[in-house]
Amino acid sequence: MSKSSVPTISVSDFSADILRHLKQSLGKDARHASLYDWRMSLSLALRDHVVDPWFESTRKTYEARGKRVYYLSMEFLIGRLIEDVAVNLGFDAIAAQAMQSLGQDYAEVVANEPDAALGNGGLGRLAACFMDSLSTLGIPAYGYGIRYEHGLFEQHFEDGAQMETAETWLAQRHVWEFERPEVSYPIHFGGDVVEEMGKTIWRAGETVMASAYDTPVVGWQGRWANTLRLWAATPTTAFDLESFNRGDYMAASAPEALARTISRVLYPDDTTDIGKELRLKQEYFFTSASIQDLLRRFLSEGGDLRALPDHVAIQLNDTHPAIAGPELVRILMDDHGFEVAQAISTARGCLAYTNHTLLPEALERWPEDLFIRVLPRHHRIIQLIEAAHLAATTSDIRILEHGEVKMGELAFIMAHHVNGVSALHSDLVKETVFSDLHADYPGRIINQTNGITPRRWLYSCNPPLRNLINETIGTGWPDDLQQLDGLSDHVGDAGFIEKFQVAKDANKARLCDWLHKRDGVSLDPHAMFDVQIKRIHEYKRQLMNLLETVALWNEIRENPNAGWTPRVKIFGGKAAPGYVVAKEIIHLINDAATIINADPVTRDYLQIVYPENYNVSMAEILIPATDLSEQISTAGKEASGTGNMKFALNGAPTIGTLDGANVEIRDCVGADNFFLFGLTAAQVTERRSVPEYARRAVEASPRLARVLKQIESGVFSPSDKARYHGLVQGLMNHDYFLVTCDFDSYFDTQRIVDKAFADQPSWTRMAALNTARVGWFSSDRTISGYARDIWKTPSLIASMGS
Ligand code: 26W
Repeated sequence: MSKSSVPTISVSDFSADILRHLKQSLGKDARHASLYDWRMSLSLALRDHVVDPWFESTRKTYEARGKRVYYLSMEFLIGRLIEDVAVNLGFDAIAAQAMQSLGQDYAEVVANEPDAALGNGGLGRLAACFMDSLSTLGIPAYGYGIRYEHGLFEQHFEDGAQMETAETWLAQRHVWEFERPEVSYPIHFGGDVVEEMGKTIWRAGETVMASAYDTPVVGWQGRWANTLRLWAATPTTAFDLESFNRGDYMAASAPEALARTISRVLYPDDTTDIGKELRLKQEYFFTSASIQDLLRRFLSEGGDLRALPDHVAIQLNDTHPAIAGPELVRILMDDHGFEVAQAISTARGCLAYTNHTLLPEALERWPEDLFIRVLPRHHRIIQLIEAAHLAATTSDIRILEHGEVKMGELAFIMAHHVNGVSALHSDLVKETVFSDLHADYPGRIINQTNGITPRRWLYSCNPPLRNLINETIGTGWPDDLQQLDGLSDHVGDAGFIEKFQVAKDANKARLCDWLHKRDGVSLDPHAMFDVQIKRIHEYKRQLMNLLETVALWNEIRENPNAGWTPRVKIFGGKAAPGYVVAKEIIHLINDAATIINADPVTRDYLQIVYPENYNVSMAEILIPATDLSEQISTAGKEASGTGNMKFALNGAPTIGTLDGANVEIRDCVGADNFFLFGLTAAQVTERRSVPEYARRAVEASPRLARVLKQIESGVFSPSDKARYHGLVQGLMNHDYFLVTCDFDSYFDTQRIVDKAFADQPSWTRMAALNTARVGWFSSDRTISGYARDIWKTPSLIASMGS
């Protein structure tokens, strides 16, 4: 393994760097500096040390003339960057000491940074973990996305109901990015397509410019740094001077307003199909800019476009950038004179597609008339692609059907590989959504099980456990996570288990402090911290968790002295603003918390907390402090999950179904160290064909029937007794996600968890085995898999090439 290319630095030199930035970049002296000023100065001082590895990596990439990876994603859910950079550079201890020597609280300065929340959930966070791993592995890569002015909305509760406000991360200077005014491309929309002298010409109706902003992404020990290039929309002309001179000031600024709308805001919907023109424009906007950019780079190096697939690997993160296929074909045909067949095969040689969901409502389809209006030339090219596909196979699968453009089919047909994100999910992709295309193109679908970066999700978010691991097995694990296996030899050692417990307790204490400071809430640190954090969705079944909580409350009340294991049920997550049922579930959790937390009989055993505005930074505090990880989706619905991996890595056993990557996590940690319950994916499908299955399940479970009755009759909503009628009736009548069917199994398994937790040393042993055995879920392993099976890209870090 190659040595760090980062120069070491003394605390006093680094302090001097910070002070220099405070003065020269912020125009402040130490006496008058605010927290913001300190944060900026620290960030700039760190950033200085990223630039050299970044240039060096770029130089090596050009020299190698090899293949580059282009990761196209509508979302990059990054979070804060200070610690990420400090840790990867090996500067974390120095940065903390420097801030201390300057009289500042390092943790407070770090926490002053707003999260870069350019994503909704799993898909966006995966893209961020992948960027970290691509750099750590030394694979030349660019991430391409949108520089949203407003990231994911901020959530707060009013009387328990979710409210949304705009997020404003760019209101302050974003120090990690470099504006590239010289890198910009025109993006055309609308207009019409005409034939002129045997040539097809797209006469566009409107044009905006895509302008680049680059953020270096430095990998472990600064050995390599890639670029995240985000596009902002700007007008082709700053403003319309003619209108201005006429005195029509509104009209004068209209082009600017129109253009900027495109990169204004992240769509907060992560399941339902949006079908809105602006969303389609966003997708084409960033995809076209990215394709133009990579082609310009390729051509500037003297490349022959026929050899493009040997130099360019484009990964489509879901269907959102699926227009990349037709866009590449369009440019090859219209600008470079390729024949259709040659253009399609060249484009396909470059493209691969990752599917992240089987939910039918989340598979993108555009109304064809809207599509023709926005992208008339691409519509024609899709017709050509479809014709070529029908001619080459015996397939009757179409891209254009029932007045819609089906982006999943388009992405599949234009990709040389299609991958699912867990073993179970990839099998289901073959058997369900894409079964016909799988038959047409056998071997095209493969699996790459998701992973997480251990640098953020263990090393930096969990210092007590990191230190214990270093002390036990050495410091080689952050870029070779399988080394955690070495911890297995120590789980029989009572001294090690005690230290593991001490680390967990420290993390729980940190969470208690944080929550008390932020929300004035006090938790019992000895209680089991039972955590479900993720987007709110019916299929993720936060509702089942809440029903179980109410059932437990009933039972404790009836028999308060039965030796209950104290629990804190922690929920976190946002609902899409238009997702009515998800918002009702949030409201119900908060209403139940109000009643249950006030009950003097149960107070010592059961508490519900739901901190507002769950985000990446909150996850970094909650996950290390978790005793029990809730991964309870209806089997067959969670494509992978990545939170499940973060919890296991930080020593929290899972209660979960056989869904997504849970299956593989259980295989790794061992059945004895995982609390399994519920129907399998096959049983779920079967159960749906049983008439009245929900009603039957409720009738068979007096415990569940009672809970539903309480909720429906307004026990938790005394001021509005009918509030949850609809929610409960929905469950009884069409419980698509089988909450009622899995309820008893879930409740019973929770009681097994209670007993297991009561034996602390044995519980901690189980927790430690979880940490020891999930090294395989490093995103380094995932990215190595993509590089080997899909991209065929070697590492350019000299000693890592093998
Ligand atoms: C139409 C808008 C839209 C936007 C985003 C539809 C669907 C999405 C994503 C597919 C939602 C998502 O984040 N999927 C999650 O991807 C993770 C990374 O692979 C998986 O771990 C999760 O199981 C999957 O739900």
